[in-house]
Amino acid sequence: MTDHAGVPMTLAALRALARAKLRAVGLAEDHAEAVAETMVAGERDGCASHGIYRLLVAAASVRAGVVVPDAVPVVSRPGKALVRVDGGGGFAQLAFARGLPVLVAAAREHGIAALALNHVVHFAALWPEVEALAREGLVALACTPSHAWVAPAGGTQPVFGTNPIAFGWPRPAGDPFVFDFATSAVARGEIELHRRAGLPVPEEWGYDAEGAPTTDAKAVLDGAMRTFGGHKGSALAAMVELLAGPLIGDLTSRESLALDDGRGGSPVGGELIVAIDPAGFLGEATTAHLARAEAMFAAIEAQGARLPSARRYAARAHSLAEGVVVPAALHAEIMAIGAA
Ligand code: NDP
Ligand code: PYC
Repeated sequence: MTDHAGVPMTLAALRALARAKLRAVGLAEDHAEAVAETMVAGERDGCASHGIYRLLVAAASVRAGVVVPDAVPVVSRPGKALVRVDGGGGFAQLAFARGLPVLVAAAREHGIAALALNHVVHFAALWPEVEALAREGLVALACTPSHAWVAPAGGTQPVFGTNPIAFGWPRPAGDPFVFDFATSAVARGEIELHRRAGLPVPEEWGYDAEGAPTTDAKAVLDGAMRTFGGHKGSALAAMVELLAGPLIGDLTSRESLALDDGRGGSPVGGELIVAIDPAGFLGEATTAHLARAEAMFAAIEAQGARLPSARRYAARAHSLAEGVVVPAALHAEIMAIGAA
């Protein structure tokens, strides 16, 4: 049933639609499955900028020839505690799925291990990576550069990507503690959604192409985004560039944008994921670190503040029970994907 606000869908129906559309633009079955899962999970968790809207983004990247649609990820071990997956130019989701069990085993064996995803196309959020690891009892950190869209603090011309950082911590009873955010003032996807809706953006989000502050979403997309927290976000954005670019032999955001050469595809490059087994420092038997973390979480919540991921898990519970509502205009655009 369609109403003026949107199209109600079960998660199963949304997953089937996403897979069918990704197959229709030419993605191989295993990629379509992995990519659809990420998009449906974002929509389920109430993350509009990285939910099913990303079907339009992924389809555009495939059409632009930025993605290798049937890439076969290759897993290797450059060191005892190091895992590499060469994604072969495909979307990052399948590469991560191939590397995940190897990373988990390496972290359990060595106490800490790192996974480099190389030569992948990234349109997605990073929380799925750290949540999956935290559900294995591991502490996790992930980051990736993107395209040069963000000006350094003190400048107005793009150098950095929107460069997200995600962190996951296991909890003894229930869902892991997870946060995941861009080092820009906001994800670029959020500005794209404002542009699509014809809405202004806060002046703190970016500059126009002349370097002047603006509330025009398109002007920011054509100009430069700002980092969050001034010089602090700027330094973190630089760290992400270095860790998930040159350190793992992959592209910086400037290099990714240059490679795109105006095609308008999603960023190409690497992602670094670090997994730590608490037993490596503390010994197998103890769970004291978990209890002490719980005490800190309780102190946060006791004063009415919420934990990052509290909103996510509430949205997830609601979507699992009730399904989701896809905005009508977005649904129509999705239905047009792959249609003659
Ligand atoms: P937000 O600024 O919305 O921040 C999201 C994070 O902050 C979530 O962990 C969220 O938890 C938490 N949070 C938000 N509000 C509060 C609050 N009041 N109290 C406590 N915690 C809070 O996200 P961004 O716009 O920066 O990024 C959105 C997504 O975009 C991310 O998932 C990121 O990975 C993705 N992205 C991907 C890029 C890529 O290159 N692949 C580039 C840039 C962004 P909760 O979920 O519970 O609300
Ligand atoms: O929203 O900034 C963003 C983004 C970049 C790549 C994927 N999402």
